[in-house]
Amino acid sequence: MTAPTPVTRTVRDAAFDVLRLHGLTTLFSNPGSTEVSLLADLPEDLDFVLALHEGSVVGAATGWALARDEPALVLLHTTAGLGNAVGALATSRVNRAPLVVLVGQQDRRHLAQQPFLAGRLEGLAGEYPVRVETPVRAQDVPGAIGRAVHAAREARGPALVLVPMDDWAQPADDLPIPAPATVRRSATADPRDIAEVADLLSGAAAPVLVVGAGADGTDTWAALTTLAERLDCPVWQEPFGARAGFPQDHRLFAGHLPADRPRLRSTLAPHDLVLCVGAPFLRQYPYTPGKLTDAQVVVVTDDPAEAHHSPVELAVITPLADFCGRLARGTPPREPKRTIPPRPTPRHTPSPGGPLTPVQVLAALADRLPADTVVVEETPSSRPDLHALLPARAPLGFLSAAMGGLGFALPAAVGVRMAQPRRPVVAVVGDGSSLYQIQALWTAAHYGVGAVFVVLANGRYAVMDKLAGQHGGKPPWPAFEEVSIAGLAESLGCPTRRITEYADLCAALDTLCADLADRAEPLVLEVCVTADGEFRP
Ligand SMILES: Cc1ncc(C[n+]2csc(CCOP(=O)(O)OP(=O)(O)O)c2C)c(N)n1
Ligand SMILES: [Mg+2]
Repeated sequence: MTAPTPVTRTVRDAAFDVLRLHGLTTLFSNPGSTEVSLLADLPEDLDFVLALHEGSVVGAATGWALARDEPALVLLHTTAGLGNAVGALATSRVNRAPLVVLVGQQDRRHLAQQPFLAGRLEGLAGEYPVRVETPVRAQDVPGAIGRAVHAAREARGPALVLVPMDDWAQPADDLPIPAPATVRRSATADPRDIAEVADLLSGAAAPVLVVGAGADGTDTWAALTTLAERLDCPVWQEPFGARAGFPQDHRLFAGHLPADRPRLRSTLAPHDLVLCVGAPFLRQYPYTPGKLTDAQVVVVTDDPAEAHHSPVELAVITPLADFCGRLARGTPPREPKRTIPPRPTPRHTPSPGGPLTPVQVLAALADRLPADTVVVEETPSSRPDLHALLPARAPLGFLSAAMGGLGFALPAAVGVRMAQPRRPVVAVVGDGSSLYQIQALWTAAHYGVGAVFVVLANGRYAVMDKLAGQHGGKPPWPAFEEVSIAGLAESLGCPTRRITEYADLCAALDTLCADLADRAEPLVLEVCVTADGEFRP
């Protein structure tokens, strides 16, 4: 007896479900061979409407969308079909008609050989689409369609999804798609959206807040503080956030979420509802399979892109301070019973005479920096320790490059101090990172900008060495211990000190931190440190 073939849900099945979810059950099309694998045996609840030229397909869909004030669904045939449709797509854009346009493409498996009907589709409609989604994997097609729906609604125009013909038969991911089921948007906080989120919160047994860079601001911090206190719930910072979304010295602040899925799942496991404010749900770093969380998640953000990429039930695009303030005021206080267990702080025993560690430097800064200091971070291998030891205690208390490109911290610290000349500004930077924009020190020196640059000089790309080690290999890149950051700073006209001893570090910081706000010139502290610890962002 042969075993029954398991029934696998395909990308096509998953895509139809996304279309149904958004009411896109009428399909305007003029198809060709690259669309047959989608269309043959179309489910009965989907209506197919044939038009005899793509201009008519898109024109009819545009009328349908405008009359219903809802997105319409279009299917076009690779280059020939999309090319014929461009004029009508331009019209739909200018007429502000939301369209979701699926464009068929040749089979992925031989696209590289430019087979008959292979389309160069991405730029073909020029600037007229409001979004063009080119799914990297077949399994990304359903999410791409979901995001196209939201983009078409948001920007009111055609959103394209380019789909190779073999994608439809592939097995779908058994995961929530990276696009929200429902997006609500409002220019001022809408009482109905607030009531919906408030109801979810009051129905949750164990809610949790996740905050991100978008929540960094005095009013949003205040609103989230009230909300967290009334909910008596922990607050986590998004992984790899560029700014702090909550006072990190507050008793309910729980720490920074881990950047991989297994640790994320176990961190959020005690909760049944996650309210994620000012962040997408959720930025990861190393890829690991599986769900992000089993909890229900609501994203509240003022950034449509953050909302559109989140695999959540509900996303609300709205001004955050206003929304969170009203939500907090309407939230009845729960019985306060929570104690957040103290977070482990990295060990930093002083070691007179021994080589300095990054943790000793960070701890020495933590003992001395004023609460309103802007810490500009670019110290890849020490970032988790920096988070643990230097919590953001004021809005703009933490600033970092959102996208991982080195060369941000030095010039950004200069700009921050120029904009806020009475606020302490301290950049904590790896030596490798400092070299991407070391010349920013000239600007700081020339214009008398009183920022301080603490360079953790380990003479190498420590984080890269650790990643190569974790990968099980030997890095081919060398160390650069001969580079003198202090020498480079000096050559750029910037005052500098090189520090190798714990006692000198403490003495230098004691003097420095006494008048951080009043400085009229920059200072580079090149602190020689070991490259120790493990890297687990
Ligand atoms: C512009 C740019 N180039 C390359 C990288 C890759 N990269 C990430 S971390 C890193 C090394 C950073 O070295 P360093 O600042 O000395 O910090 P350490 O790892 O020693 O703490 C590199 C090269 C990057 N993120 N950005
Ligand atoms: Mg280094």
